[in-house]
Amino acid sequence: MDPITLRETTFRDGDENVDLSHVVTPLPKDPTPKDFTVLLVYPNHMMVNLLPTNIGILTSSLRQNGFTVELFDTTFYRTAERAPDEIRVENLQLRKFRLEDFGVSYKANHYLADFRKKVEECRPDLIGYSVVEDTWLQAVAMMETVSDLKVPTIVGGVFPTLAPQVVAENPDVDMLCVGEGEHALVNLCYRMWRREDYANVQNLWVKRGTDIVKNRIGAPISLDDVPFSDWTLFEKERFYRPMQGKIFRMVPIETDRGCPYTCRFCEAPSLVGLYREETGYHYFRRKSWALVEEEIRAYIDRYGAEYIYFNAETFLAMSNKEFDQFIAMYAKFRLPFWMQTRIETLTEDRVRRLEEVNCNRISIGLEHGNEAFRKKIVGKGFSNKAIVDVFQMLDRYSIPISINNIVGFPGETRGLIFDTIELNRELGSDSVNAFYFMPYRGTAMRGECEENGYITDESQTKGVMSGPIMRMPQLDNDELMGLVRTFSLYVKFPKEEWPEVRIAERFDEEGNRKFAELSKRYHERFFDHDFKATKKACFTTSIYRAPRRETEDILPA
Ligand code: B12
Ligand code: SF4
Repeated sequence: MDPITLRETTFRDGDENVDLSHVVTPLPKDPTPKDFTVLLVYPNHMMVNLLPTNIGILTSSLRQNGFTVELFDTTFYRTAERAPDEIRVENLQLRKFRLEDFGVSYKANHYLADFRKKVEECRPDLIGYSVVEDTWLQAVAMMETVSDLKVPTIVGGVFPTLAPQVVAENPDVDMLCVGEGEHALVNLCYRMWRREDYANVQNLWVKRGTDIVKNRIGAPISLDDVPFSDWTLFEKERFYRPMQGKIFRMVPIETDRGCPYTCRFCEAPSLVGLYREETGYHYFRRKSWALVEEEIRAYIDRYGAEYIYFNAETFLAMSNKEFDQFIAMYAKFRLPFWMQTRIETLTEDRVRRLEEVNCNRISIGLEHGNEAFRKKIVGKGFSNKAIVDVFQMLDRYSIPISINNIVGFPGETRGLIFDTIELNRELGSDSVNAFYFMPYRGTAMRGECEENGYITDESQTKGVMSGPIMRMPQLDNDELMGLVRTFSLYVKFPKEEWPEVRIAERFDEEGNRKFAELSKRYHERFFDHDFKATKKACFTTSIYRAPRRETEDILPA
């Protein structure tokens, strides 16, 4: 049976047969130059160096209609004490790498000063910010900096989509985009350029005095109508990204949009729910492989792409027929590629064929090691046995696997975190992550966290690496942070060394010293090797395959 039919998803009968190109009118195309400039703004965590598909697509959408587009990107500015990847290197979740070798360096100026200069110089007719919840406060600071210049301002992205009321409250915001922006932004620009009223543009909330006009969302765009990303406004260093300690010219390609699964900490089911309610259509959809092929070719020609990052939340959420088509198409390229997917979508046949077409890494969201907790709280229904079976199968192939875990879920205890550690030990993978749980607005879990008093309705997320933002009675935040920094040590070191790891959890002098000592040991054992050559020697986990018991900390329903 196709893996796609094997699990709980948001698909409804008929969803797969909908042809959105008959539902939504094509995106306008009239490249005649218009005297109208849009400044797109990408507030970002520093050095998170993957090109954002949304800016690439919106740039193309505007340019194919003759609008002038400018960009301000904060990626290379020092906007925080440490970059997320620096924290991951320190927490032993990432091999050391040097983006500096490729000319990537921090800009000397303050991002707000340069941003103001940019706005003064390019005098845009519209400023459009692309925002996720973690970058919202950065966007707020930027809007304040240029507020006196009175340029009409629109905010789009997943954050305004899922928390429009929070964004609308900001006095510097004139409009926001709920949901997809291709049609909305182009229509808005045409109306503004023609000096027409734009209060009723689909997908937009538009402020009118003290009122807000809240327009409905239009049906999802057919991905075959989405123009290829235009990355030419980005600095050339923005193409470089580390992968297994090496740096590649990496380009993201959107093969589908949305995700059909139902995890409770994630925004994907909320996007599906929002679109289903407002438009009746399933948000999850796929681009045709013929177009993906064309797009890959275009990115190789235009940008010298040497590594593909498949921009899909669950890349293998596809039928076996679609998978066959993908393999046939990608066999023509065989560029190394990264993708993330779910356990249920991985069969031996698929993995073997992915290896043949040069899949370079698969990221798998495990999230939690306790089966009952994972099912009830996290919303991922697969069993531990299914996971172990898949990893035993993966062990027969050479594709490196990253396991993504989340710690600090609502109600989670130390015992439950150790269930995640134990399952990771049993699985054994080249790379292990432990991210802090973040209660993103608009997700199923956010409300529960507020109701339980772990956060207030104003609590603002700051990043899955930066530290917890919740306060929970059963798990102290210092303990949680100590477990995140030692997570990889607990997963990879034999249990005889665990007493030392326990010391390294503490953020006092002795704990820090011990952590430095164990980090060195970790590097020698696991990182100072070429993974492909040493996988079996370094990462075999058979020694850990002893019977494992889960904690009973999870509360009954
Ligand atoms: C690929 C990806 C990345 C890539 C690229 C980031 C990017 N911004 O494109 C990388 C790896 C760099 C990344 C980094 C991060 N990501 Co990320 N990422 C994704 C993922 C899987 C797909 C995003 C995507 O490309 N979608 C396709 C594009 C076309 O859709 P879109 O971005 O929604 O854009 C459309 C509309 O929103 C709108 N729009 C967007 N911007 C604008 C601007 C204007 C002016 C207008 C009018 C419209 C508009 O129009 C676009 C076209 O329709 C999403 C999941 C998701 N569903 O969004 C998570 C997601 C966006 N990421 C998330 C997070 C937390 C992060 C990081 C903070 C992680 C970290 N600590 O480093 C950073 C922040 C980087 C940033 N500044 O955005 C969260 C955000 C949670 C939230 N509610 O805010 C998400 C939702 C994942 C999740 N499940 O929680 N991410
Ligand atoms: S966590 Fe991943 S699999 Fe689950 S709904 Fe979100 S994107 Fe889909």
